[in-house]
Amino acid sequence: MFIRNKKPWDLSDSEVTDYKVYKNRRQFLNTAISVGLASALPSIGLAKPVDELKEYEGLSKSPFSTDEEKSTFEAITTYNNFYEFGTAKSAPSLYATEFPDESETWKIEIDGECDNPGVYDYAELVKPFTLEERIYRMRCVEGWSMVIPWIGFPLGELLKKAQPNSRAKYVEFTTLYDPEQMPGQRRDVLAWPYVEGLRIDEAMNPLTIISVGLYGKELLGQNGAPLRLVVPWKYGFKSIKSIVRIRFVEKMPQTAWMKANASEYGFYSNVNPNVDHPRWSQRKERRIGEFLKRETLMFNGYGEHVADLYADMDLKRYF
Ligand SMILES: Nc1nc2c(c(=O)[nH]1)N[C@H]1C(S)=C(S)[C@@H](COP(=O)(O)O)O[C@H]1N2
Ligand SMILES: [Mo]
Repeated sequence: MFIRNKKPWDLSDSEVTDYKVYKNRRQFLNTAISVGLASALPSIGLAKPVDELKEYEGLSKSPFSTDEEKSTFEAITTYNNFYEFGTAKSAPSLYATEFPDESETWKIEIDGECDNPGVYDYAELVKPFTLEERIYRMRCVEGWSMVIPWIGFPLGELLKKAQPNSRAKYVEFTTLYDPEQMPGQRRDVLAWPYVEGLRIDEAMNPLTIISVGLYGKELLGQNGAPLRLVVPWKYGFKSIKSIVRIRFVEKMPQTAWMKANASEYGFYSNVNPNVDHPRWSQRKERRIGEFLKRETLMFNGYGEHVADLYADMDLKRYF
């Protein structure tokens, strides 16, 4: 008999994929937990009830959005990589339940090579920006992809306010370090805190956004609440979650993945079907929810907006 492990995106329609049923199931789960049935529960997301999430109103549409079919809310919020909560795809939706702890307000520090550094409360930081919906293809280095209706604003608008100086050649991003809230940080899976980086022109590119929500609502913990980076022409690991620091630097930052394995994860990490990962091909991808694989596109299909950034570079060397 052919048996395979059931993955969240294998759920049939009758078993629930759509958003309404997800909500109802949340309510069921809350009830089940409160009457002590938690151990009998199936392993699905236990994030904060979707009903409690703030809804964004009056979002503008973006010309950068794809009209490809969106991945389901269920898939986007239960099949995640967020190693701070464990390495399994289901771990973030199980353990980011109460993240971030709202008894403390989230602060973001912007510093380094700039004339206007500062420390901001999350709400104060995002207030000046007009939020848009940006439906992006996202390609994980592991060979799967999704289409996600992000909500956010261009990172460049935020960076300009900090007034980077002429030594600001790169931007470094850092995730919260808090092993009490993030159980995955109690093990040395990566060199915590998670760090990522972009060249300044990549960071200023209009495709690069700070996301504060998806599917019309604020982000759940598993997707990087309260704010995360989204860089759609690069492999997913560049899109760092739950950011607490943005720093302008002169030298190329050492990212968490470069420290873990520099020969497998380069600084640029542009989606490129012509450059294999040392252990697997990058030619194809499986769109979550689909059966057949599809061809991976150069720069994840965003070449018209970003190919110029790499015009003179050997992309096999600068992978
Ligand atoms: N801090 C942090 N950010 C992270 C990760 C992580 O483990 N820690 N995983 C990355 C990877 S590998 C991917 S594919 C995307 C997944 O984002 P999503 O779960 O919102 O789809 O987040 C990226 N950002
Ligand atoms: Mo990824």
